[in-house]
Amino acid sequence: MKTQVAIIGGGPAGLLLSELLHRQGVDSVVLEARSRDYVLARIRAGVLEQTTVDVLRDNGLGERMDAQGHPHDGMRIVWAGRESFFIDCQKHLGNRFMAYGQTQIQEDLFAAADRRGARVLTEATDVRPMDVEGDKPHLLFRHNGEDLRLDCDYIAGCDGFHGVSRKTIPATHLREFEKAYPFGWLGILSRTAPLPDVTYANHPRGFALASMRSSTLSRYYVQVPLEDKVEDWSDDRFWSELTARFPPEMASRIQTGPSIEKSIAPLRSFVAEPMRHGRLFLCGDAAHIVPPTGAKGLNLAVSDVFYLARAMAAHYHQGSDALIDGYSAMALRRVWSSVRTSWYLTNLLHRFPGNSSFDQRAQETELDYLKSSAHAQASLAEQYAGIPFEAAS
Ligand code: RFL
Ligand code: PHB
Repeated sequence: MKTQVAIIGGGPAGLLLSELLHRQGVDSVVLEARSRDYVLARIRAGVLEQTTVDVLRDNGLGERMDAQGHPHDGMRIVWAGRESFFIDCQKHLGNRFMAYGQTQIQEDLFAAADRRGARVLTEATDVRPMDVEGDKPHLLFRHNGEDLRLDCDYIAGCDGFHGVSRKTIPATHLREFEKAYPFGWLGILSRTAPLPDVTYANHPRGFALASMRSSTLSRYYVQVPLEDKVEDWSDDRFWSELTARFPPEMASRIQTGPSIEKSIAPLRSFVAEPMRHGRLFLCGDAAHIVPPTGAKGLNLAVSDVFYLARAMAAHYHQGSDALIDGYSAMALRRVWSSVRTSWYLTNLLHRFPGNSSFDQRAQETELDYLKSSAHAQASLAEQYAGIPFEAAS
């Protein structure tokens, strides 16, 4: 097999890259290790930045999002015993957000790929990037019991944090930055009406978050110790812990019901630099992970593939490699901005085991400052909204 861009991974980064490349007349093949059903069953992100919404709309992927998603202006923050306040990105920047599930985006991407007869090979195993430093990059892999080879000009590693792409880059060429947090998030999805705002709560019992997927589908999270297992958390235990972490008037408006998904995710910040090695380019979680506080991960995957697709189009249509050569630095500027925001919000909103009374007072003072200062709110709005895409030149 032969293509221009071989894409490893059919998550949101890989499938969206394939779609953007196709729209710019560049051919690609996607190799995904898992089955389509498995990929579609993953429940993950839900809050899309304006830039992400624009990329989806501009590329024919906005119809169902606009019909079913929940547009909103920002986020609410509340902490024990105080009134909540709203970080209004619409007011400060003119930006809005869309609550729309990664699961739905993944469905929309598969449907778009089917419509154009895209080459997306699922259950492609043992994928090995070869000759990424040379002129004849290719992928070796197994599919339907056969050993196959895919020749290409470039390889896009969109295979998530545990994928093979980043691991093929020699350690001498890669710098890794990492921070692990001493807790996880237990999340549930339920067929109940959500609270009106995405609301982050800091409470002595731990962090909690109320979010949504649509007007009838809610997503909630609570901070849990790293050792906790999903089996430890009955629905009843989840709802009573969640409602204990919101002020009574908000808790009384939370509609409870059976969970339709329940999972625990650890929190971590991670960045690998540079995001290119020879003819291999890293995109999305393959290159960086953010803790979910701030909802940046999927949005970064979208900005990476936006920059990479634009760079590839300039290479094939204008014969210019300036954007390809600038890809890593440009993508990383946006990555580090969101990595910093997610780290800041994680520190601001969680209860850290072992924190001293000094740490606690400092955190509360920061929250008081945010609540009382219009400047601080405008600054956080700017960070939460995500920085605009850089122009091509
Ligand atoms: P993915 O989604 O991990 O997809 C990678 C794909 O590559 C496949 N793969 C391979 N394929 C071939 N060969 C191999 N060797 C392979 N190894 C792996 C995998 O099967 C998979 O299909 O990475 P991608 O595309 O970069 O997308 C990143 C996003 O999934 C991630 O950043 C977000 O989900 C993070 N995130 C959130 N991001 C947001 O922007 N807003 C949110 O509200 C938000 N909430 C969240 C989140 C992540 C969470 N969890 C579970 C980590 C909430 C949670 C709870
Ligand atoms: C979600 O809706 O899943 C969500 C919302 C906000 C976050 C993280 C996740 O910060």
